Amino acid sequence: MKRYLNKGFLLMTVLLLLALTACSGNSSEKTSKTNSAKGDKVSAKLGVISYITGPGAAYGEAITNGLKLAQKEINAKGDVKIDLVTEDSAGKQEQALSAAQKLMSDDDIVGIIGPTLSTEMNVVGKEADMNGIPIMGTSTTAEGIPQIGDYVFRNSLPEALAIPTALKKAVDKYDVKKVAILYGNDDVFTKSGFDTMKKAAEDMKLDILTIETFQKGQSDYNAQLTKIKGLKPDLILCSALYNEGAVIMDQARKAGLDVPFVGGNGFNSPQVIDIAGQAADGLIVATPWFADKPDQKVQDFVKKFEAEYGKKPDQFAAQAYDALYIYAEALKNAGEADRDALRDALAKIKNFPGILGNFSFDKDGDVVMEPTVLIIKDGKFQLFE
Ligand code: 1QQ
Repeated sequence: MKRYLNKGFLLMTVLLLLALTACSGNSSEKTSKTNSAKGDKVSAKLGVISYITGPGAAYGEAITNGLKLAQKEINAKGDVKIDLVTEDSAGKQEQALSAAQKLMSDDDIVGIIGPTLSTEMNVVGKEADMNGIPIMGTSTTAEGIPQIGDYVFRNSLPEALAIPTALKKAVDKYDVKKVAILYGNDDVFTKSGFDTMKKAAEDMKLDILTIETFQKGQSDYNAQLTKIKGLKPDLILCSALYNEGAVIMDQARKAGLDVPFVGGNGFNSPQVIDIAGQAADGLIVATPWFADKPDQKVQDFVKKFEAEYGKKPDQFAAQAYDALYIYAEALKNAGEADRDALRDALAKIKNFPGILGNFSFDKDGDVVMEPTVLIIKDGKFQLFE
């Protein structure tokens, strides 16, 4: 990762800094206003950009619930005090960008969590990197997100890890030879998922019978599904967010297409079952999170989450919960609420014991993670073995 500084910009910055130092005579004012002194408890304000309203609002609800629970626990422990300032992006690129600009213009905000979609992060990440504020996606899984810049991180399972793992298991289990691919061609995440699906199918020497596309908000998929049915695939690879994905599965089953589906992160939501009902059976996904995992840490979190919100946490809640703990750890290690110090401390996180396992960033700010493969069976996500 490289950051390029323009010489004119550098000169202006130096002159501005000289002028500010001469005028204020108190160069530590900004940090002393918002931070405790090094070694003391750190108090920090973080911005959150989430998909809270609109067709994908269940993603944002899970994410903000995970964050709020973690915030409550972190603040109760008292090593670090975190304030969250939350903005709704409604899943829209422009709205996410103006939310980010608003958050970044507050000097007291030292880091950002979100936005929810890779489509949003593609523009917001660039802006955050340019402004030197750390940003961490908890659900952004497309290729190339952490490579946007030094200040851009994620703790979510990339499609490039999830899809080949899920497909391999399905191919072995069902002796799959022929597949059809269906993907949303107007979204960064669904397009990236498609690239990964195509490559994985080619690497596994599968016969790709057809590649079909759809757009966000589409309600009728019968043209694509009728064509796919006529070609008799053993399995369908589908790259979609839950609201389109669930409708596709429902229409596929009604059209008599009973083959298994392999989906990416967007499909790994209980919303798929809520919307598609029985038609969701046969969906296979790879995930860093499984709420029924017999692990003490996982079960403690599930219990606390259920007590707070009356439902089990999904992958998006779990990733957000871990993300705030990672930020808290980085703030503690930085010893001050400062954007650059926080970025450097985040980059150094290694083997942090989260509920998704021991967490480390790689050199690009991407995750190192082992997914588990699940299948929806009898209306429930279950281990796929
Ligand atoms: C992305 C995703 C979506 C499923 C987030 C909700 O993974 O946009 O990258």
